[in-house]
Amino acid sequence: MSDLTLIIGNKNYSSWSFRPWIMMRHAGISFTESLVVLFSEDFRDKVRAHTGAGHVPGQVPVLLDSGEAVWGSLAIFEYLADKFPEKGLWPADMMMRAKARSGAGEMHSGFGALRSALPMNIRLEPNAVPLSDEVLADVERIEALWAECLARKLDGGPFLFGAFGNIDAMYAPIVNRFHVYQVPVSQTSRNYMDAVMALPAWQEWAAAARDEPWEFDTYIR
Ligand SMILES: N[C@@H](CCC(=O)N[C@@H](CS)C(=O)NCC(=O)O)C(=O)O
Repeated sequence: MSDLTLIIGNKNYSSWSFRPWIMMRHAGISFTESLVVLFSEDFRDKVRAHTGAGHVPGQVPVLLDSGEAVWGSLAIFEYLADKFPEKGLWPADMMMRAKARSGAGEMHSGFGALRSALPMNIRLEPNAVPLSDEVLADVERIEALWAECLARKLDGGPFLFGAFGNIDAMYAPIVNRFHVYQVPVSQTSRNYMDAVMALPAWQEWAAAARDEPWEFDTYIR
């Protein structure tokens, strides 16, 4: 029996919140969601108040399991994989699992140029923007990683290691960025992006993001 709550930010902007949310929803893990509005006064204190624990950084996402807080998207992914081994959130094969973790870690700590220049914005209508050399280098690296994963055609699924898992969730905000800023990508990447965007969990998050009343010209990376 579990009692999970995921504390998130605005669905239109909060890329880090989107990651565990889409994973949990897609995997059928039941949870309560609690949204704290980004850029609101004392945002971090509000997040801390939601957790009931003063020691968390006060950023979202935070996963609460029966009142205990796990924070940071990577730690949340690892916790979910430990708690729900039957969901296969990481690949079963040890080497594939290591590679998926490498790719997820690269996303977690990297691609700063792309994240700064192209913030996640779910409701934005697709519109091409100029891309700097630094952003193009990030795009090239991400596409190379995706291509290498997809070429293995694991379990015949359309996702990076076959079935949608933690690494796909980690890259879900990149899918939105490539889509809405019309980043030129290979057909392989486009097919992958279409598969991710077709997921019912993606559609549910996107619909909720479009319905949100908040509009900011400062964006979350
Ligand atoms: N390393 C964290 C990053 C979390 C993060 O930067 N969250 C943003 C929202 S997307 C946030 O809480 N921003 C508000 C703030 O930093 O005060 C993770 O992996 O979850």
